[in-house]
Amino acid sequence: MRTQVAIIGAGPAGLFLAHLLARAGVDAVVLERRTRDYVEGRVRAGVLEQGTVALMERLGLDARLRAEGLVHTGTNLAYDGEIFRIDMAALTGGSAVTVYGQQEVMRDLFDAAESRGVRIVFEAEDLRLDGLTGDRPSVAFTRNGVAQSLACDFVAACDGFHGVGRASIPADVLKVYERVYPFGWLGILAEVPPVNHELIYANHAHGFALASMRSPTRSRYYVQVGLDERIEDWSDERFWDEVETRLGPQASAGLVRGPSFEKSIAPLRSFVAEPMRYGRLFLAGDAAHIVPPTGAKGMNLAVSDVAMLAEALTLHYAERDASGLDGYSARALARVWKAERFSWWFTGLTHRFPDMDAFARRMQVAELAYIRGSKAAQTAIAENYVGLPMGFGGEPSNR
Ligand code: FAS
Ligand code: PHB
Repeated sequence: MRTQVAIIGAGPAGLFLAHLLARAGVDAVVLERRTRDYVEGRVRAGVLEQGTVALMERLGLDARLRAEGLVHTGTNLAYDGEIFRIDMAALTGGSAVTVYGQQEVMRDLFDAAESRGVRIVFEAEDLRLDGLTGDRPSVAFTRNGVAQSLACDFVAACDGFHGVGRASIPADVLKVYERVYPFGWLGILAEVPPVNHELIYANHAHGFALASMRSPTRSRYYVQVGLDERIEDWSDERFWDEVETRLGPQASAGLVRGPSFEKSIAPLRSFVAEPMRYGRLFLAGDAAHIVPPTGAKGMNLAVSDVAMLAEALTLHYAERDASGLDGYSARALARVWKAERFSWWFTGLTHRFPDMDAFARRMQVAELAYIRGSKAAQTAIAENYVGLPMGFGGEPSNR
């Protein structure tokens, strides 16, 4: 087999890249180790930045998003039993976010793949990357027990945090920055109407809670939990009691309880691997960076990476101009680090850290009170939350 770009992974990064390259006439093959059902079944991100929505629109994949996505012009912070709203649209000249689950995004990308000429090989196992520092890289893999090889010009590692792409970069080349948080998020899905028409991020002495949603009838809630806690420690009743406590009486007024049909715990970390290029190998998405989900940046960062990478690959093939490829890592990282900062800061503002003393807690509450009364502080949150410029289509990404 031969192609121009071998894409490892059919998550958001891999599939957005594959669609962008297909649209630009660049030949690519996606190698995914799991099945479509498995990838589409993973409950993950819930909030699309304005740039991600614009890309779905540019790809002509926004029909369901426009029909079913929930546009949010604001978001809410709750602390000490109170709640206040940040009017993001008013503070950013009309920008907003759209609540539309990652599962729906993946369904739209997969459904359109065949008609768009996006080639995906599912259940590709035992991948190995070769020749990355030469001009003839290749990807070896097995499928149904049969050994196969894909020759290519470039490899895009869109294979997530545990993929083979980053692992193929020599340790003396790769620089890693990491912060592992001493807690995780326990999340549930329940067929109950959301407690608020927008999201609520709550800071409470017990810990963080988030009231989110997937539709007007399906809610997504999270509570911060210790790293030693297990799903079986959390009955639905305990979960709902804790959500109400952490949101406070005003924010939880009218909260509708119901049986959870999905319950999972995710660890939180901040992570960046540099550079995002090694010879003919390019990293994108979770393969290169992880953010705590507090800022709703994870999937959106994957999208902005591949928007820049697709532009660079297209420039290479269309005009034999390597400047985009040579500048990709620095350009992508400039935006990644700003999202890492916001996600780290927002996590520090809203979560209870085990080593927090009374002074640290008062600092959190004082900062929330300051934000409540400051248009400048709220503007800073708003412009980061709706998404800094994504840097595609010539838009500067390093503002
Ligand atoms: P992904 O991990 O989504 O996709 C990588 C793909 O590569 C997978 O399909 C995998 O099967 C495949 N792969 C891996 N190794 C391979 C190999 N060797 N060969 C072939 N294929 C291979 N983000 C938010 O914005 N909000 C959230 O609330 C949120 N919650 C999350 C909860 C969890 C539990 C996790 C893990 C992440 C969450 N994220 C959230 C972040 C998440 O949405 C990611 O940012 C997003 O999926 C990144 O997309 P990709 O970079 O495509 O990586
Ligand atoms: C979600 O709905 O899953 C969600 C929303 C906002 C976040 C994280 C997760 O910051």
